[in-house]
Amino acid sequence: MSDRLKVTPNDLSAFWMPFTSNRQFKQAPRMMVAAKDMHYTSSDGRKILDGTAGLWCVNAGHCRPKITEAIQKQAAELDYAPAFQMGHPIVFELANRLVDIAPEGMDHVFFTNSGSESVETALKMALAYHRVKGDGARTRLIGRERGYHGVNFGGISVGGIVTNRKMFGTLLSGVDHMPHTHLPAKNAFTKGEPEYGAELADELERIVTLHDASTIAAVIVEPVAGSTGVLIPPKGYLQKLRDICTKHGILLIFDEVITGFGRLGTPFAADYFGVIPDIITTAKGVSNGVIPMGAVFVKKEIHDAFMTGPEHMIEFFHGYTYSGNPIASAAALATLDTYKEEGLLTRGAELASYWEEALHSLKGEPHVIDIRNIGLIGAIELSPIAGAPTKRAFSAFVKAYERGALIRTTGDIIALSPPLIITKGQIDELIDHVREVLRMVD
Ligand code: PXG
Ligand code: PLP
Repeated sequence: MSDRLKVTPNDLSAFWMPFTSNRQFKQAPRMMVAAKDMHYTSSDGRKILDGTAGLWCVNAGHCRPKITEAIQKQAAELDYAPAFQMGHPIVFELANRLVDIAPEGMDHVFFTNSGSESVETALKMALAYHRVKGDGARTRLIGRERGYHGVNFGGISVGGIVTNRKMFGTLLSGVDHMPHTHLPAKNAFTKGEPEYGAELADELERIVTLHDASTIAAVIVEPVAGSTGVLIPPKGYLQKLRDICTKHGILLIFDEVITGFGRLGTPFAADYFGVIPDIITTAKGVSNGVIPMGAVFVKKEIHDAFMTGPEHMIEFFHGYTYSGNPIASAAALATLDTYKEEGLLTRGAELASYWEEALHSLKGEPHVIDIRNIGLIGAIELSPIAGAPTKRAFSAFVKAYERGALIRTTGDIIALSPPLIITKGQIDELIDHVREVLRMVD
């Protein structure tokens, strides 16, 4: 290990950590200093099995040689090129490669640097699309309870997480929300897609009736809600949303920041469910989490609607300094190569039934009130400690880390989403860690 990896910072105060209990963390920090394939190395020299692909992003596993080399080479060759009114070849190649694996008809890509930026981009595109088509009264955006669409103002407005919203004022106006689809009383311990709940899509009809379709620009949903605890869509639900949107001329946006790039055993969740939206937002797996990047996929019809007016005019007044950054683009190309060479965008399908059985073997362990799975995603919902919600799952997280496994918790739900290179043996190992910590926590 290099000396740099051995350094433990002696003052943790300056860094205000994101989505972290800062004071608690700084009393007992958990530091990663290296990673390879399925494992992290912690600062106390332990190997930690990565049960969450970092934060749902390291789909090909850690420090993959092709990606590392591509970044090194690109950094030495062309570090940065202006993103506006200038180009560089790699980002065009990347856009073509992405379109090749995208669902049918998703012919254009807009680059961002994160899922949050992809969401803002998609929402603005939807508004501007209706306006360039002469339908500028369509300004409303419809999200869903328990939706997570990043942390910027548009994303928290259409999102449905009270803690992410309540501190931040009035947010975007003209937003409404559909109900979430989590029905544990009917669907607990379902393997894969739940039977009950497709009728919840009819709530969109109710909202359309309330506001009138002519005022609604877009509906945004995660095909599988990840952040709020892996909420899997009831059978037929997404197709119903698609049909209602089509009927009323409303754009349907799938936020695939987590589900994109092989998580469900298909390249995108749109492929898995056979439901094609109008816009797909992605980030995370597009560059294997190695370098920030996001990509918004758009149907040809939407893109082409903007390509009117005088040719010297900018068609869409939106973009980021780092949209399609050369190093991020090189990392993403090498990521796509790695996915292709190892068949990772469909590997989840081969492992899904093994994964499902392993997860559901936790039924009957202490505190477990529901288990959910789809593709290579799993969730184990625990009963909360009375008067201390989140505490039980958080202590499971800490105990798992101490034992040598990285899991993720949200509320009292344990969420698992390992790199797509995981072996069956490692699935067993991960589930055994969870089993042991469930038996240990109060
Ligand atoms: N949309 C969706 C569906 C997401 O899951 C974002 C947007 C925002 O992406 P950025 O790159 O801005 O973070 C996300 C991110 C968790 C967890 O533990 C989930 C996310 C991020 C961090 C943690 O559930 N999702
Ligand atoms: N704030 C200021 C003062 C800027 O000059 C810029 C970009 O030029 C931004 C914010 C936006 O930064 P980015 O393009 O990295 O999102």
